[in-house]
Amino acid sequence: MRNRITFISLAVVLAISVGLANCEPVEPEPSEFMIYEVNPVTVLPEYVQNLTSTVFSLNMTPPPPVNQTAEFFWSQLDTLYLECCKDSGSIWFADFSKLYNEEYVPADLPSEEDAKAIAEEFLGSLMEQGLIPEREIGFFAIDQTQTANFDIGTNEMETAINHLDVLYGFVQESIQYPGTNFTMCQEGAKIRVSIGDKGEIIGLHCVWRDLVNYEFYPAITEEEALEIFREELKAEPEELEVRLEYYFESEFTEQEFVQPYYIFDGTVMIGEEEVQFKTKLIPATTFSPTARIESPDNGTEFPEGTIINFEASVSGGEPPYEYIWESNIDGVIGTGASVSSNLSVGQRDEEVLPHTIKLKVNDGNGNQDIDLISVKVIPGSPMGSASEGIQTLSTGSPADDMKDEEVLIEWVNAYDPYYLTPLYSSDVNARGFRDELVADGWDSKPECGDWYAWEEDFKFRGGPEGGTDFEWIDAVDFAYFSGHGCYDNICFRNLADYRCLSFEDARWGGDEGGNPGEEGDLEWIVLDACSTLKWCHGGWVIGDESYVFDRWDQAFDGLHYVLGFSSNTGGGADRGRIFAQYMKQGWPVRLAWIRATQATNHPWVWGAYLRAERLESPTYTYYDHLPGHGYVSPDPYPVDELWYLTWPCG
Ligand SMILES: [Ca+2]
Ligand SMILES: [Ca+2]
Ligand SMILES: [Ca+2]
Ligand SMILES: [Ca+2]
Repeated sequence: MRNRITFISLAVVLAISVGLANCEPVEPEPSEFMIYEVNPVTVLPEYVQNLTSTVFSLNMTPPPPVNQTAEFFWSQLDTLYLECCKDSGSIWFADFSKLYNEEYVPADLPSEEDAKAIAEEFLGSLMEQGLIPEREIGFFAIDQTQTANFDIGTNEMETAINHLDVLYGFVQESIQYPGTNFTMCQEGAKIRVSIGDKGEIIGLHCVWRDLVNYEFYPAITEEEALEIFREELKAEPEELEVRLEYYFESEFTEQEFVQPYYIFDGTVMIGEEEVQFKTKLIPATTFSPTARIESPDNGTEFPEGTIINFEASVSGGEPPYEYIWESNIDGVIGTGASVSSNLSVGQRDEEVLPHTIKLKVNDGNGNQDIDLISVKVIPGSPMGSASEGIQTLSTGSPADDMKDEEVLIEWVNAYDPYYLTPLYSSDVNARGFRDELVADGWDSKPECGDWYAWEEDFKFRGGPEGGTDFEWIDAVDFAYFSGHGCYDNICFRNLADYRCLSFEDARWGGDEGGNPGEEGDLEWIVLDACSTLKWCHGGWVIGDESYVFDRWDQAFDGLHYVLGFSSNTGGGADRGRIFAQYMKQGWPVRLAWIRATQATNHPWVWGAYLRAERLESPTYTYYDHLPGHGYVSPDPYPVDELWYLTWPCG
């Protein structure tokens, strides 16, 4: 048997650990890996009540009532809050008067060694009481959640440490080197204990799934996986890091099986700039299907009216396969291994644009693979023909700052593979956000995906070649971009304008106090992309560094928040939806973003936000909520202060 102690819950450990010690583990052939099935958890309100009692240190006081949403149970007493996810059993606790509070600056933080001891004693006592399953945990890192404040008038910057975040993973036997253990830390396998003044525990996040053996499946070698990765990248990565790990999905994702993946992280060169690509996973066994669009070829052009045949091939996985073909312009165009469709002419302004065709293949075990190509339909008559399906995408509304529930999403999957790795879930992520807001009564502007997402939509009128943000990103109140980015720009696919929006050319959110030539509407924008809020981008010369405030201060023209990441991030598909749902539950914008980044990332990813305040007739963007769900600050213009918070996504 090949069960591992780390994979089993407390009751089972006690029952079989003696037997296991005497049992010679049988290693699988190197040519196959075990696939595990997730052992479903049942979370009961009584359990949540017991957990609350202990974590809130209530002793004799009766615990507060347990409430529930569709996804989790939650309980609150004053500033103490705890929730427990129904699907995965994950736990998230905060003392909101301290955790992620910018003004909470402990005078007496414990040393790292003491913090670690405090965290381990706390986790040990929860395990002893059976409140969290007993598993072998491994120390990963001690990070610090930090606030920085920038005075626009004096250019002075202050930083403070808010709390220590002690991060753990789970000890596991290495797949590559059987017989040796390593500490695995992932979005769906991690523990964070946050420690404040005098060693007080002010936060906890614990995510893990219990597993049982399913079956061995033939392995895919690292070389084979690398070949698949290179084929998608169409370029040599500048830096490449490969890990082979079982992959645990985010706490709010229903996961039936746990299987090994090669996990690629690294950088590619864009011109002279080295840019991180989003984490990419390639399955390490044939348990998951691999889907490919065999025809037409990527980049093929067809005259208008042509019936186009689409052919797919699938290897691996478990039949029956379900095929779904989607165009980003025409929606679902068919199901089946081969489908035929005549596509509309894609067009924005004077530009005829390709369709991105997305093939999704789901196998009998619920595993999915996606392939993308672009194809272009050339209009039969000159421009301006009344071809059905021509898309006009103008938002059609000028910036309307009085009406405060307008949303626009822009996303890019189909990056030029010679230039940046394609992404597969930017659309799902951004649409998940928009759909939650639309369900809440928001007005959605036509989305701009792939070839329709343009740099000029984000650029101010006075930027190079002239931007049109006042018709697009700055004509709505909440915007969500999902795609590639780096410390000073976000990247697009279309070549109609610049390939990247430099943040130098962002002027967002102006109101009556703003520049009348640049009136705008935007209050909040998510940049769901790598490193856009990187704290400091180092130059080669001391003093040459660019801080987040240097790169971003001109963008705040009445804008309240930029929400994003200060490090590389993973491509999580449900981050947008989770973020919107927490805001709809009444969480302040900033806390909802923190929670969503922690639900959907590895613990070594750092989330961040940047927000503005005005001191004269003060604004309070710190307390901003989604309109209709709580307080919304007046626009902070002119801006006196910028505030920055960054946290590990543990
Ligand atoms: Ca508006
Ligand atoms: Ca603007
Ligand atoms: Ca405004
Ligand atoms: Ca507005």
